[in-house]
Amino acid sequence: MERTFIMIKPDGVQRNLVGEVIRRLENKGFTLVGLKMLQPSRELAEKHYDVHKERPFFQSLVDFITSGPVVAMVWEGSGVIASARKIIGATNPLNAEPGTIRGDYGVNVGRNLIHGSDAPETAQGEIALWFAQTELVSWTPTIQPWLYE
Ligand code: IDP
Ligand code: MG
Repeated sequence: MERTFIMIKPDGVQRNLVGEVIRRLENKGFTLVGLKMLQPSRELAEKHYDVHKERPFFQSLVDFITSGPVVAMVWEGSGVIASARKIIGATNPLNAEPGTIRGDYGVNVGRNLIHGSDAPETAQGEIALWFAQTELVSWTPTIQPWLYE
């Protein structure tokens, strides 16, 4: 089983999309194993987006992510990292397919609603950055035999 870090950004919270995002990931068959709401510190946001620190949008991205509450989550399931990225859609919502979260609800790359880890190594690093081990819950949904052969 794989785990990934998913964050509903401040615009997703303000747009009342928390339930919608959770619904889509639950309905797909993934398992929520960590969940909290927080307003990220600058330090946390800068660490999270460290890979983009030389990009021209870095400061405005950090300003935005720290501007209000976010919902940070860890989701578990077979292939969840790549699958959640598909459910989220392309970085620029105007290029994201209808049916994806960004494709259905967004219009601007700087307001693209949601973050998802892009690879196993980044997922591991982001989960460790945002969550303490004790905040993650290992559990087995009773429907598991109906999701996996
Ligand atoms: P991702 O979120 O789809 O993985 P990345 O390329 O990793 O996309 O970029 C991280 C975040 O930085 C994006 O989700 C978006 O919020 C922001 N971003 C990326 N490119 C631009 C841009 O050209 N202008 C403004 N913000 C951008
Ligand atoms: Mg990324």
